[in-house]
Amino acid sequence: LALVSDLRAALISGDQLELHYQTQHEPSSGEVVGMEALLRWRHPRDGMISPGDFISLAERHGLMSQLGTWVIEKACAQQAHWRNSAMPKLTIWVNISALQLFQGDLESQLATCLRRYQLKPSQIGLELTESVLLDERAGDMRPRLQALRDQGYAIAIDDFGTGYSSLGYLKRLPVDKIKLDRAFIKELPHDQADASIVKAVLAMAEGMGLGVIAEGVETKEQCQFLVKAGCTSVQGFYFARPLPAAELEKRLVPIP
Ligand code: G
Ligand code: G
Ligand code: MN
Ligand code: NA
Repeated sequence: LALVSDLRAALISGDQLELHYQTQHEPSSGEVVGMEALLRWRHPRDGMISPGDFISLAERHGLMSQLGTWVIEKACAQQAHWRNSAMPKLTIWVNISALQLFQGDLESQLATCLRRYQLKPSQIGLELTESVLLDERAGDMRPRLQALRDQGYAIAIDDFGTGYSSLGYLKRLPVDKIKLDRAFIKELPHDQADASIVKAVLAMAEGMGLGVIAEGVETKEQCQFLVKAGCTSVQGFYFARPLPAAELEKRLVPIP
């Protein structure tokens, strides 16, 4: 409970929270094609706390909407800052939690931020986990996703393969991309079952006109397997760890 009041304080001051950015790559050339914003909390006493350890806390204590707003605002501010710099122009993908989609006024919140920073919807991508999309509290998610997509936001299903969505459900979801969960990448290229699953998902996605990002790519061998299987987008420690904005700039902006 002390952590909850700490989080409340962190949201008010804002200066303990950070977004780190992990780049996404075309695996054969290494070219950067996008980036994911990942929330970090630099706790004054406990050090860096992962969102895995405080998102559910925030949800249970009614702080998620505020936290989600902070993330969207920060990502948009960063995007606007980079617009006028030598940074490559890339979509920033943000993670959207269940509660943001159910209760929050996500659509108008995004619109407000885009207006404030003069951004286009295509500069922000929305990642929703499969479990969020299947959450019954949400009712039918499709009209809301469709509306966001119609406005030009790209939408990805995060952690794909770990939920329980039927393929029939996937067919009817208005999304652009699936992010293949790192559980299927971990044992590549040796594990026959994972190799088959990855190839099957790639074939299915291609048939449905969906993009695929393989997550958690850590080795050259995994990368080579994915290239051979036709995967055109990867994310993982093999290419880059999540980095603070300033660190990322150093990497991506050529020294004149
Ligand atoms: O970066 P890390 O591995 O610590 O992230 C742990 C989990 O927290 C991941 O599932 C990731 O999707 C989630 N996460 C990271 N940043 C955010 C965020 O800004 N909002 C939400 N809702 N989840 C996030
Ligand atoms: O659930 P989501 O996919 O948003 O979670 C992203 C999380 O995965 C981030 O917190 C990030 O730190 C972590 N991550 C990113 N790349 C790798 C990787 O190559 N290996 C592992 N183990 N974790 C990764
Ligand atoms: Mn994600
Ligand atoms: Na994921």
